[in-house]
Amino acid sequence: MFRVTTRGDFDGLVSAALLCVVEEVDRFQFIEPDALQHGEGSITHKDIIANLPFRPGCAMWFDHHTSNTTVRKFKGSWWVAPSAARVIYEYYSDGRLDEFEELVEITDRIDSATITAEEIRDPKGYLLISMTVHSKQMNDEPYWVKLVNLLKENDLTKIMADDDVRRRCESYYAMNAEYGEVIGLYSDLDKNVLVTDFRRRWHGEAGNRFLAFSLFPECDIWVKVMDHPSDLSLASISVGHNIFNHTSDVNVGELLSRYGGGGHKGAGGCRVHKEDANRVLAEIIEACKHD
Ligand SMILES: [Mn+2]
Repeated sequence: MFRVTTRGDFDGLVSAALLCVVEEVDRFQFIEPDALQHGEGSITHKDIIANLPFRPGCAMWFDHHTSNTTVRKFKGSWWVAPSAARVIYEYYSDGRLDEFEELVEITDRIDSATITAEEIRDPKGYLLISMTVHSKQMNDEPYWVKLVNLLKENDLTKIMADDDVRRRCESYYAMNAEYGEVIGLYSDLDKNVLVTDFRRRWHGEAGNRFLAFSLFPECDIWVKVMDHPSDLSLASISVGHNIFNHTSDVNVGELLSRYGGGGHKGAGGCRVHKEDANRVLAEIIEACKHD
């Protein structure tokens, strides 16, 4: 009997479900990639690792991340696929996984962020279920195990009928709807720049991080400012390119590093003293505007 060691994100759960179909699996270990890389978690010859970096001594390894290569010999498969589920699906080509084609296809699109604006506004089916899975919420482990056991049966109607899944989907839906409303209330378009100011107005739980882009397709960059959640003397500013509209050539990480923040080309954040926030915000908006 094997144990599947995976990440508690949707790709990790689908990977675990597929492995349950093709191998003898009776246990799971959920761990974040950086924790595994720093030696946390135990790996033995009974472990099949999926959607995580390689660790010597495991039974098999399946992954798709460019940075996770190894020169060691291993059983399993690694290639730069859209998801680890895809790597597993292609490896077992004897027909036992054929019925999971649709699930693997949606997992590819979720893991490589190629979902559409409409799907972000109104997620359904497996996509909606994926929105209820957050890999850093480690006390959700019983929920992840339940989802793996439901996913391996590949019956969407049955999964959606589960009380826990249904409740989580409903609360995601409500939270996302509220997030859309407050974005609408507290945002203004300044040419190509969408500016959302939540300061002293809204401190709720954020919905989908791409929701603003499906609501304001005309912007090519989003600048959001809010009160820092724990330090009242600070404001948090985040900036991100519209994933559906690629006309911005602002290097966000570089821009925000001028204010003590950072990120990569497409997205980043910084925190500033709240007395400086209006000035910094105005400078950032100016740097993001173009004709
Ligand atoms: Mn993945």
